[in-house]
Amino acid sequence: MSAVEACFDGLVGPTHNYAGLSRGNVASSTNAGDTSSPRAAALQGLAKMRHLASLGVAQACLPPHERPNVALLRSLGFSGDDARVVERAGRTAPHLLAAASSASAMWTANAATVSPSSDCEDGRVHLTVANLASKLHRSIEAPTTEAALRAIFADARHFAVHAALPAADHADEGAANHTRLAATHGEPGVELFVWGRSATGGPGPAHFPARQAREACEAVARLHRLRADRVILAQQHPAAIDAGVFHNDVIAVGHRDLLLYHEHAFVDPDGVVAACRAALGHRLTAVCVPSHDLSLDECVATYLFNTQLVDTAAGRVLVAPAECMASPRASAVLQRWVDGGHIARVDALDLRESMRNGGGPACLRLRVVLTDAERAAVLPTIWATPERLDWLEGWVRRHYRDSLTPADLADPRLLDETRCALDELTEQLGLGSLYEFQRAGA
Ligand code: SUG
Repeated sequence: MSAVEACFDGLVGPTHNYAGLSRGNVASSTNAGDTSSPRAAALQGLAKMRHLASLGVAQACLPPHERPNVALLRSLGFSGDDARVVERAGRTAPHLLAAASSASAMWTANAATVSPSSDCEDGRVHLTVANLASKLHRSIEAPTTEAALRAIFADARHFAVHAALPAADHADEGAANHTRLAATHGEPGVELFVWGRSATGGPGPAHFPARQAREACEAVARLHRLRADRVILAQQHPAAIDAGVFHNDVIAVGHRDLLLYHEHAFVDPDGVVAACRAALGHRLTAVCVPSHDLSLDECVATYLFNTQLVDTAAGRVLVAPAECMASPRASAVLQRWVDGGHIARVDALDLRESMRNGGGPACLRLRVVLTDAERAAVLPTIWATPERLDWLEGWVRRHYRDSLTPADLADPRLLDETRCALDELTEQLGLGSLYEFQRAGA
């Protein structure tokens, strides 16, 4: 069966800011308190979608979430009308207002884990919404993500959307810790789930939290009805987590028959590669980058592995953040991949606004492998056609602020501006009344 890998990129929301909310994510901590540019961030994201579409990728988008999330603030005891809730939280608990205002839903690699129909026993595409339970600002994403995915993948003949797993022992960060390998997209593949902690104990990181639970990986594999001999569970190296590798997609990237990974990506890298090879009938090229070529710190600074691999008529293109090109050692690794015939070329993109919060090209997209019939069953208004990208660019220019400081989050006009923008967006994307404020006003 022929199939393509569609990319669902997150549209950056109007409250994109640097609040230092993600301990263990070096960029988030380093840039805490800086002034952001929501408009530049959103335009950079749209330029990426345009570039990927020009490479022939089936490109779609996922909407931002309503922020600030007034319901979160109410649940934490702030009361009054919405403007008053925001003002009170800003005055007495700015860290909670920051959590309620994060535009973190833009990193859609964390929205869900997706298994293509050829991997699932019932022949449907399965999507499990991530609970993102490890961080407060991310744990509030699941309900809107679920509503958006249910609207986009509504056809139950082709798609099964699962609600987020119950949290605690099942902390789940979605596709950022999940790699699917297969000779071609349409063939049954191998699904590699990478975890950082387990309720059964074992060695973990010493400084930073491990976000993904092994138990969550097991539950997703069960929900998706994957064949047991095609599921591989691997532990992320604790030293990598302590160096700021908070998701596996910061240190490994896989695409079809190619796995690029760092020496310290996994506790047992040779075992992982051997298991993938055996399950795939040995049709896998695995390329290890040793620490002496690129240290863990350099992986985190450059996001060399947080890249997208795209098959084009001109060969396999690697879409990387511009930060890689500024590093002679990361550039040398890229050149080696070109010389080794693993990639044909590198396209570097400016994603500076997202990168400064720890989000590279791969974080910004959710991969969904679709057959022709499944692609036709997706909500049609969600695809990033040239015309829709033009509209989205105009929409960003009309509604987004050029700059945002942490203090600006307490401005109640930001709430109104955001709602006004999102109301227009859901109409354009055919998403109906997706947000709480739209339903409350109905
Ligand atoms: O969860 N940053 C996100 C970045 C997510 C990157 N995703 C992948 N690797 N797939 C996170 O840490 C920072 C928000 C702030 O500090 O304002 C943030 O949430």
